[in-house]
Amino acid sequence: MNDVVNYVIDGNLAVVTVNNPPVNALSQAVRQGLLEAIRAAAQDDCKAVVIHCDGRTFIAGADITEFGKPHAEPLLPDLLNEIEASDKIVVAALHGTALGGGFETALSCHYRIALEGAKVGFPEVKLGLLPGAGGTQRVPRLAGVEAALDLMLNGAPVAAESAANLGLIDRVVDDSLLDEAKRYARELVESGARPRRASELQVAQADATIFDAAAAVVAKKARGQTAPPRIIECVRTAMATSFADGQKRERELFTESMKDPQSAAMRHLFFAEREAAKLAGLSKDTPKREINSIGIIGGGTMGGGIAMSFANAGIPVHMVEINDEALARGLSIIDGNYAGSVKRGKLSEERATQCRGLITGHTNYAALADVDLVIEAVFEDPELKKEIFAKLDKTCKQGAILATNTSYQDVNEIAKATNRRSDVLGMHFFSPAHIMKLLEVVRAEKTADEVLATVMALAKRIRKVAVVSGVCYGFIGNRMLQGYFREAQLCLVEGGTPESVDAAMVGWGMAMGPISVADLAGLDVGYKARQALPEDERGDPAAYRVADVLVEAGRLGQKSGKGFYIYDPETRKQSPDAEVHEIVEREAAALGIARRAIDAEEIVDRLIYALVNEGFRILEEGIAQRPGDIDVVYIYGYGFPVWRGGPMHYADAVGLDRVLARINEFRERFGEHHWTPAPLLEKLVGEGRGLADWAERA
Ligand code: 3H9
Repeated sequence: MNDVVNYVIDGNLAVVTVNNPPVNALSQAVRQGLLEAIRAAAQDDCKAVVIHCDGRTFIAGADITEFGKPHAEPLLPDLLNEIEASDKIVVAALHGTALGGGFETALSCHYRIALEGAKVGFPEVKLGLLPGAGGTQRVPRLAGVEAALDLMLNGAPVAAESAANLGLIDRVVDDSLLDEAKRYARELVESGARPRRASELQVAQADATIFDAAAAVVAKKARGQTAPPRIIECVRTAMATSFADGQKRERELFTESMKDPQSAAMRHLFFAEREAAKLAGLSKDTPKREINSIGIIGGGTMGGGIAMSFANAGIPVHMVEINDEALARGLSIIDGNYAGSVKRGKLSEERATQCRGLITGHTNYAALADVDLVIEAVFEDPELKKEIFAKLDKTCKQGAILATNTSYQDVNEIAKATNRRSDVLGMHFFSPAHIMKLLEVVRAEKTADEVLATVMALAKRIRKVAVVSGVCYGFIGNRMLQGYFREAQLCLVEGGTPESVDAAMVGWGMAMGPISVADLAGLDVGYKARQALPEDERGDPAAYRVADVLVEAGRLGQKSGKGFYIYDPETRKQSPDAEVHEIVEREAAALGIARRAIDAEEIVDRLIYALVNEGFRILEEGIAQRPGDIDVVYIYGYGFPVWRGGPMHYADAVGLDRVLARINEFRERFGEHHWTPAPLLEKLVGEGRGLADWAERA
């Protein structure tokens, strides 16, 4: 038919093959080719049509790179209606991942056969969209309303076997998919089967409470997102009206979603996440070292979580602690975490035992002599870290990679403690490390390309989203966070309460408010760090005075039951504390601050623009490779709302000129010490440019 869709007659069958690497996305050429194929089959002397794909997967969805561009005919819903209307039986043969528009294509075919291990689903919700080519109308007809809501609101793919149980797939085979698909098509023809069109089925009536229950879940789990309520409306419409009317409504809501800034933000993240894995200036063929075993120094919360991340990916781990007691404590935390995962149904008992079996404990560095990578995860003491690296240098085999999990320290200095600086880098995990997806990979001055490439590939193996950062205090994420926390504390003393500051940020979409985050992390951590500095290096006293008073009163945050809030010892439920309100007022007076009403808009702008301004500095210094990397860090590591696309995308969407104007306004009001605009931001605004064309400029 064309370069990407092939059509051959094979006996009494027409065999249509899509070949559009890497994932057979439904580009205009694929849609055109499929249309011509189905029209050719209508004319040809064949009894049935088989649609399948070459390469690693069946169609993985619409072509996301075409979104936002002018429509190009044929439109997918029209093409799929034409496939479904075919008088000749159409069989779809699925392997790999049949997702979104790809699965909708399969559902417009009359019968579906899948290879064992194939996965199907509707990830549109993760792009701020809804299935827009009949999916919201065909799935309820085939599998019922509840399953349809579940698949489309969740966005996670399901195994072909589960889809078969739901009535979405007719046959699952374990080998030779195309031969089996042809056999199936011929069987259908011989048995006198007719085209079976999902659009002609009735939706089984379901209790309306299903929709309310789904809406309640969405309000909690996908707070602030606009696509999920639209999906619910489409499925509700499917139950109430004809296929044609339902499809019309689906089209309207799909178009609304496509124009919604939320979808632009989520599509940006889809590509940013994939870009982040690529290293500027490093070719794809950079050699990688083999990593078959890991050493971890330190069995605390961090070390234990890191150990589990590797064990869960089937990689053996040797964990070293200073003595038997510390080791036993560390291993028992790991045991507890695995038991918790089994209890919550996240892991089977058998799998948990297998993974736990891959972690062995030691009290001697000799256990690390043969490992391929060591990660140091002890507390933030630079001298101790250097001592450990000097010891590792002597103990580990040549070619072993030496990594530090430090959150702040200078990785160049740590590397200098060894005679193999090119093998040293940072691997900054986020707590709890076995759950959080972000990994900042810190490239030191002398880190070898090969070492970096190896660790980036390893990150994928342990299912982390890795972002490369240069060396600076706090790397990308924690460095930016300093201004964010500073503004949270300033808003508090200038007129807010812990509740008003948190509510403003949560209302804007953050997973947690900054004051609650401080309580969770422990107020003593910052306090100790400040005490170690001379007074004139501690920053603005207004930004830490209240926290210091709380720590000195024994209020360390969640762990001591009291911090900025009070915590129930049993349930950890948080409540406001009038005593803290008094402390805030008293300290504001002592600092000479006249408290005033401070609204949510000001709180949000000050906190978010403090992040953004530092983000521009980080970009300018080359600490982050690209704006999207910063966005990925904030989405996966800091609870930034996915539908706002990350701080840099958000700034771009607001308009850099408006962001700069607001920062300048803050400079006037609060002084240039905290609010000097980043030169790169000023430069881009001066040139009338945004961040969207960053890649072309690089
Ligand atoms: C939709 O279908 C809407 C319809 O309902 C209605 C329409 C009217 N388009 O992830 P990988 C690229 S919405 C364009 O690293 P993996 C990707 O950028 C769509 N490009 O591989 C990357 O490029 P590069 C619903 C795409 O093996 C390369 O392919 N579908 C698309 O780890 C490899 O990707 C989805 O949301 C696409 N649809 O995972 C599915 N997909 O090499 C999205 C991938 O230049 N895709 N690329 O960086 C995925 O979930 C994963 O890519 C998949 C493979 C599981 C398929």
